[in-house]
Amino acid sequence: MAEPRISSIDGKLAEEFAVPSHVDEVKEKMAAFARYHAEAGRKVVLITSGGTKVPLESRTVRFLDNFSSGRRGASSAEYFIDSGYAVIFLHRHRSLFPYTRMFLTINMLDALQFRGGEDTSEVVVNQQVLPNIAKVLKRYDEVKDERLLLPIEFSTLSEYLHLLKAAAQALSTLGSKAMFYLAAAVSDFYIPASEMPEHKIQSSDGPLQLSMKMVPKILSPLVKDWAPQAFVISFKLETDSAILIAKARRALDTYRHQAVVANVLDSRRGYVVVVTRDTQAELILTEEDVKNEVEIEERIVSNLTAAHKAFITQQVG
Ligand code: PAZ
Repeated sequence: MAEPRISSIDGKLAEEFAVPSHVDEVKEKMAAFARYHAEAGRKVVLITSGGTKVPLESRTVRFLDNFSSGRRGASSAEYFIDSGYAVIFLHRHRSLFPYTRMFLTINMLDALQFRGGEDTSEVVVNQQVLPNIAKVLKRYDEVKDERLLLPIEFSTLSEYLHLLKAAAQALSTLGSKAMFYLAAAVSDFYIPASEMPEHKIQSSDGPLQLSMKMVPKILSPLVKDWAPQAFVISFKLETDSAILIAKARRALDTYRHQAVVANVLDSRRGYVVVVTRDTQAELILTEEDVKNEVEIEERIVSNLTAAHKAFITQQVG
């Protein structure tokens, strides 16, 4: 059998990004999850969600962060599960999570109340404060019982990069039945471990001047080396809509993956464009949709699961 290619990014990952101590254990968990669902004839999607944190000191006091809330990833996970997929949810620690995402702004203590007398220990949920809780809890329990959701957390950029590589390798046995839905907002810049000050940067040293390196483009080895048969979707966020589609097309030309979901910061909840080499589908929520609480992720997932089905047929056929 041919030796797997070692890309220059593999070397860079090992040298400049601290390897999380639990990466092998997580990789084995993801591989076991993939095997279990492959045997059940299920497709598996790896969703990345939330923003990466880039430390400025190795004993980190300060870091660069990202605006992403994780809502796109968390709601998409629910729609993928409803469409018959098993989901590995690689998400930023404390970002929005499938099912609980709906209740995050609620103070838990306002939603609970004692029932009975003064010293009763029974606590019940006030369903006026948590509307839909029974329905969501029922669905969450079903998903847990069927082991359809595997949550994996990251915080820093290094953790994200190593865990994504591990996930890609763990899912490679699924071939075209694996999908990568890369919705996380990943930093383009970082300070290599060797150049990072150990201790807290002192303000007494004067204004801070940072020099950061470009983060290696992880999509390249993912598509070429780690999971070459998988169906890969990247996301492209811009603030200037005039350059959005050109940037999405450039990414497709460079990495040769299957689709880019292009979105603009301010309109991302109601408008995205799914760009492939030959097509461009605008997905838009109408006022009526918004009134009916339709989420754009339902449309994105519906578009991509149909494309994934066609991709699998084409690969097998
Ligand atoms: O996490 P969220 O729901 O607040 O935002 C989603 C998003 C804008 C981070 C995502 O749709 C996206 O475009 N991710 C890729 C960002 C990028 O170009 O790096």
